[in-house]
Amino acid sequence: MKTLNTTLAVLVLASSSAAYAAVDFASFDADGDGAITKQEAQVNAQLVKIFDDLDADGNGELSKEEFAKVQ
Ligand SMILES: [Ca+2]
Ligand SMILES: [Ca+2]
Repeated sequence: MKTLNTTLAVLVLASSSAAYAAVDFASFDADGDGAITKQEAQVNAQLVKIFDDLDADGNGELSKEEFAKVQ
């Protein structure tokens, strides 16, 4: 069920991309350090919702590889 919810959230995030300037890694990585922190994710409610599921290694940041799941 958790997986299904995550899948749906990812789909919503992907399909709602038109509502944002861009749903791509660089647009979320505000400081350009190559990782999206929870703080940087705050700009997108959907991303906040699925952040913990995307953070596969649980380090509190999304790497490019982890974020790629939403694209
Ligand atoms: Ca960053
Ligand atoms: Ca991570």
